[in-house]
This record gives sequence, structure tokens and C-alpha cells, in this order.
Amino acid sequence: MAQKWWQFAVVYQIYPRSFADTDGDGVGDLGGVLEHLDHLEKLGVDVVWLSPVYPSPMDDNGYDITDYHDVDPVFGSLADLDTLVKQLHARGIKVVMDLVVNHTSDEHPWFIESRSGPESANRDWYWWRPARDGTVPGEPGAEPNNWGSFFSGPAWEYDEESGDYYLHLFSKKQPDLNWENPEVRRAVYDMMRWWVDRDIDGFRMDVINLISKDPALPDGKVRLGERFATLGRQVVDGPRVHEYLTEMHREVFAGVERPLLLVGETLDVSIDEARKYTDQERQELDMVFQLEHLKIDRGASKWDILPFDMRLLRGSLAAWQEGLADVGWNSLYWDNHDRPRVVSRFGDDGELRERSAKLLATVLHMQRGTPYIYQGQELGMTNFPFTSIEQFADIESINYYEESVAMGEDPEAVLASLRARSRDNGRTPMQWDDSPHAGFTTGRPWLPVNPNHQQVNAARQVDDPASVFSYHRDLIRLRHEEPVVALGDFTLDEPDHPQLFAFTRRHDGAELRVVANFSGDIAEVPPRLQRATADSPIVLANVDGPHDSTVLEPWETRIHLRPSEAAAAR
Ligand code: TEU
Repeated sequence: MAQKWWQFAVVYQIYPRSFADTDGDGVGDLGGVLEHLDHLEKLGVDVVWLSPVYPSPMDDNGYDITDYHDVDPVFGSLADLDTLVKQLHARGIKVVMDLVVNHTSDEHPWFIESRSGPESANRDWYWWRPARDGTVPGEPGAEPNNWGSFFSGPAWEYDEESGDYYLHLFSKKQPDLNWENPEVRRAVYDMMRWWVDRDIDGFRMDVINLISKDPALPDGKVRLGERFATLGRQVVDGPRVHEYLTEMHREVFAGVERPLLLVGETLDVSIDEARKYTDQERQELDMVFQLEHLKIDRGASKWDILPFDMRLLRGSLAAWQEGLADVGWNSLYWDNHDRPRVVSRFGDDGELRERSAKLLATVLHMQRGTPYIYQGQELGMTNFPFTSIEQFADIESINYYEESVAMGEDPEAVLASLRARSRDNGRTPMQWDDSPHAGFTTGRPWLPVNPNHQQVNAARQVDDPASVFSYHRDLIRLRHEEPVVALGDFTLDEPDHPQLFAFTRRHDGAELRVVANFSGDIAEVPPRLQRATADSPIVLANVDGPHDSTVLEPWETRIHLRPSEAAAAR
């Protein structure tokens, strides 16, 4: 594969709503991002991905867009965004916009027009269907098919005026665009070109493998005890998705000389499909977010929590490393605005929080792929100790709670699932310092600040060489300085070990080895691994030396690097 700039890059995701508030309304804004550019520069990231800042009724915090060419006043103005882009560029940081084009808001002019009636010129821009044959429109069970929404309830909303239904895979305020219609595709590509012309460096494409649907919209399988078919394999990687992405590439990116980053969020994607999306020859996407490694501790649904088994996590990640070794490219991530905090989920958010956060970062950043850091992850931020449903704001969490309690589930049990899995865990305000609202706002924060901000905050970490922040900075530096991190191949070591996550990267004579004790108990290092690392210097570790080569402390990790002979001679 030809060398690409993004193999050497680390991306930082900003969820503006929760990053920093400058006008005291309790909601983060672009001014807040501008105020913290030093933080990003110190960390050393190469790219910022900005979650949606477009005008929106905020049913799904901006993933429901009413105008693709502007900024919502809650975040600032288009002029603020231009300033931010300029200032990030001045610091050598690229900017990637969130592109949400599987659906719009129901308040987008396109949908308002489409909804005006069957004769509307835009009717076919969305998925309108009549009630199922032999049913009474509007009655339960009359939906055109049996799909359930990702956010609970049916994936269809009844429109009384016309007597038809429209499809919404997410909230009913997020109607799905009909990509079968070439006018829709043209409108999206025009909009994307407008952003590229505005100096944007790429797109993070929201649920991009949902855009193509089988126009027959066939019924799905309904699980025992459920009312609607669970969407997943049923709706992803549809029949024309590769055709659309090739077309998008040709229409928007062909001929653009600037280096761009195109990353797709691809739900339930298989390795085979991911290879297609990211094969450079095919010119679709640069890389995708797959979700498999975040499903290893769940049962039938994301709310159904299974005990964490490191071996499943390691197996999944290694399979993706191997699957995309010769073709394609991985996005490496733990946290984002849809996930609970990884240190609470797979690490130790108690006594060994810092050490386990560093181990999680090591295992992620040293794999082959492009690492993503979600705001606060560089501080080792944790889940929030939610105690009541009133503390949540996320539509997915609230819908799930209401539906399950209505169906007779124990509210405390539902709350326990939310506490572990709710997206709001990742959305509590960024912890800048130990002041009352963690320096996030002078007003009332839209979501509560984690009480642990007194210990866990940026002010305490940025200048402390032993902090989780500094450790991330060191990992990023390693990627920038040692080509083996970006370009090396990947071999899993000790694949059957119950505690160790160990692997080797090789490139051009250099050898990098990661040894990580992914557990809260002491781990013995197998003699084979001891020998392999014996004469290889440690370049980064999360426990101070001297290091005993035969054992690892709980959550201890080390990175060994034997440079190529050429590099050693220099
Ligand atoms: O998320 C896609 C998605 O399906 C999940 O990650 C989702 O958040 C949910 O947890 C499934 O159980 C993207 C965005 O990242 C998310 O914030 C949006 O809500 C969603 O698409 C709709 O735009």
C-alpha cells in the first residue's frame, strides 16, 4: 500500500456541546474550542474531528440537521467556525467535519417539502410507504414493515395528512434520506464540495453503511419477546453502498490536491466489507470505524451486559489487524460520544485508574491503524455515577428506559444497564480543572459534571510528566518519530495467555513489542517473551523501573523498541 499521511496521524474528537462553554449557557461552543487550542497542540494531535455543529433542533444533539451550510447559534456562527479552522491550520492541525447524510432532521426544508404531500417534488427524497395491506393506517402493527428503530419503538412514523409512513432508523425526528434518488445524492455531493472549498480536510461519515437500502424494505427477524426486528446486518452494507461511495469520491474528492481524511462509521460491518470500503484501489473511504470490539461484553442487546473477557477483546482486535493487513486500514478507538468510558469498562476506574488508562492507550496506539482520542480520554476520564433517570439527556437512553419500564422491567435493573452503557457517560463535560463546574462553564452545565473532576482534570495533568495526558503525548510522539508504529506489520504474541495482550510490529528492520498485563493481578511473562524482549530497550512504560522481565504488575505495560540497524547507526 502507498504511504499515506494519515498513517502517521492521531485524530482528536471534539464533542463541542461538552467541551468548553464561553457564554455561560451551560452548552459548549466553538469559542470554547478556540480557548483550548494549546491543549490540543501540547498533546500533539494532527487532526480534529468536530461532532456536528450545524443548526439542529437537537433531538439527537445535532445528529439531526436542519441546515448543512451553517452553524447552530448555540455553538456560534459560521464566522467562528472559519476562524477555528484557520487557527487550527495555523497550528498544523487539520479539521474533519461530521457528515450526517443517512438522515436529516424532520425540520430540514427538504423534509418539510417532502411531507407536504404525495405530489411534492421532494416526496421521493425520503422513504414514504403506505400501511401494510389489510391493516388500519396508524394502528399498531400497520407499519409498512417490522423494523425497530435503533432508538426503540418502530422505525416508522405515521403521517396523518397523507395516511403514509416515513422511515426513520433513528429517532422519528431523523427521517432517512432516499439515496436511490439521484437528486438526493447530487444535493449531498454539492454540500460536501461546499465544505471542501471552505478548507475542510475531510469527513467523518455518520452511519455511512446504512445509506443504501433494498427498496423492497423486507421484514426482518423479530427476537422472542420483542415487538420489532432488531436492525443490524439486516440494513447495513446495502446493495448500492459501494456504488454510492465510489460516486461520492469521484464527484467530491477527485482532483482535490490537499490531503484529506475520509472515515466512515460502519455499523456491524464485516471484515470483508471493511476491506472493500478501505481498499485504496477502489477509492471509497480511507478507513472505517468498526464496532465489533465494543460488543464483546454484551448479550442480545447493548443493554444486556456480560462479564468482560479480555481474550474476546484481544481476539477481536487481532482479527481486524490480520483482516486488514494487506488491504485497507483500521481506525483505532475506544471512546467516542456514543460509548461509555473505556477505563470504566475494560480497565480499572478505581485505584489503578491512571495505570490502566495508560495501558489501554498503549494497546490502542501501538496497533496498525489510525488512533482516535475522544475528549477526556487523554485524562483517563471515567463513567458518571448516575443514580436516577432524571440525570440523563440522551434520547437513546431515555427511550430505552421508558420502553422497558412500560413493558414491566425493574427500573433499578434498567438504570444499572444505563449506568454502565449509556452514551451520556461519554458526554459529561470535559474536566478542565477542579473548580465547581470543572472549568467547563460558569452557568449550569447541560449534563452533570463528574464529581471526580477534583482529581481528574487537565490542569493537574498537562505539565505533569507522569500523567495520563503526558503518556498520550508520548505515544503520539512515538508514532510521529518511529516509522514502525505507522507502517509496521502486526503479529499477536502469546495468543492463549489469560492476561497478556502482547504483540510485535516489524518494519524495515525495526521491531516494536508491546507487552501489556490486561488484568488487575500480577502476570508471569512466559520465557519465550522474556527472551524476545531481553535485548530490546524499553521506550515507554506505565510503571517506573527497574523492570523485572519475568513479571508484570497489575495493568503494567511496556513498549520495547529495537531500531533498525540503519537507524541505530545514525
Ligand atoms: O451512531 C450510530 C449508532 O448506531 C450507534 O453508535 C448509536 O449511537 C447507538 O448507540 C446504537 O445503539 C451515529 C452517531 O455517532 C450517533 O451519535 C447518532 O445518534 C446516530 O449515528 C444517528 O445519527
